[in-house]
Amino acid sequence: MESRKATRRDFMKIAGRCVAAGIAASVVRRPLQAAGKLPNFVWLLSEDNSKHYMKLYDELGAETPRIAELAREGVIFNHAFSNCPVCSAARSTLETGCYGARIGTQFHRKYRAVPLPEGLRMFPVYLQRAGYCTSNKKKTDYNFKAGKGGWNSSKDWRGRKSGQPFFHKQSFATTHEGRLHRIRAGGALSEKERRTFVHPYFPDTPLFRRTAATYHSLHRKMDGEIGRVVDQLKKDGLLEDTFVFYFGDHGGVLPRSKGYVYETGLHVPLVVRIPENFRGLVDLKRGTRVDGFVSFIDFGPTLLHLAGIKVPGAVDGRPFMGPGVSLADLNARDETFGTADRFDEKYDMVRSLRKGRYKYIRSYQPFNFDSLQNNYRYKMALVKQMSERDLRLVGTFRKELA
Ligand SMILES: [Ca+2]
Repeated sequence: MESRKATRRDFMKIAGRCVAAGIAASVVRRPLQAAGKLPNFVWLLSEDNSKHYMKLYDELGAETPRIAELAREGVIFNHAFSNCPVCSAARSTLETGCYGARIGTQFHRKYRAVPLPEGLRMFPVYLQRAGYCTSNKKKTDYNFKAGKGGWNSSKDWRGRKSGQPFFHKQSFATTHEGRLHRIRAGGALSEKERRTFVHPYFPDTPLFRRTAATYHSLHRKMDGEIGRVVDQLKKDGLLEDTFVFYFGDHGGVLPRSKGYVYETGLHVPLVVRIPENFRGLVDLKRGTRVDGFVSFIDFGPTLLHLAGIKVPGAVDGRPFMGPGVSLADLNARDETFGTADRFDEKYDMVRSLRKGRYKYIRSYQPFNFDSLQNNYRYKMALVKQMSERDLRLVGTFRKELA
């Protein structure tokens, strides 16, 4: 691909035009396309990961050296949130930029797929129209009628036309909840299991330590998988033309996370590697952390904006990077909304608002507590243990470890 570095001067020039014209950043049209250069995008999503188990966010969390490497060459978002704590509902928000509860995509599993608001398409369609090749490996799992278009490939960028810009999205199931279903109590704990941190709001039992240790190990494995995609980009000579996003597809996955609007259900890790040739397109410095709040509704609009494409008025989100979005603007954002409705057979209707360090959760059906059983969650042995007599052993185990 032809190379032209977008400089900080470009950013200031474009931002200045926005201010001078008195228009929102989201209506800037294709400044870089005019210059003959568009950035590529790669989204790497690990399944069922809140930020609370990663050393990037918590010193007792799992080490993820490859993701840490992306962070050194990019930024860590301290406050990134899914708007929904479960797979298909979160994914539907990502692809549409809309709140699920507004457009009817908030149920998991759906009774039927809903049509999108009139005139709105999933955002990769807009990238395609601007000349991008789009690929998705491979999870779709939407609650809306996607229609034709969206994805050119279920592989990666290597099948595109020569010089064509691309957006590649890839999911990693290594950390998915299902990987913890087979863990059982019994037998002596290994040294690693004994040393694994268990959050204080969990019962500290051997089974919890074993499950947490396995979850940590899966993080390491997932980190290696992420690293291999980055290596491929580098090998193809594309890394410095590509914004690489790593994030969790929603929170997870020990109890009270996936499926619930608590922080461990919604607060995800987000690292964005900033490519050398597009450093000037964003008001962010490599190796820093951002405190401003960003949510899944904002992710698609951010890509469109970075590509110089008009963000459709029908979406709820707004760009958090790109021309006209200053770090000061970003850091002034301090709100995120969450929803949990019926997920599988769990019947619920909960809304949450986090504002700065405070969080308000409202359950519209507190009388309906018998409906909160979710059989998939209960496949994890420790979820069952939480409601069983084994908990009488907790005190004994603590003494044993002391
Ligand atoms: Ca998931």
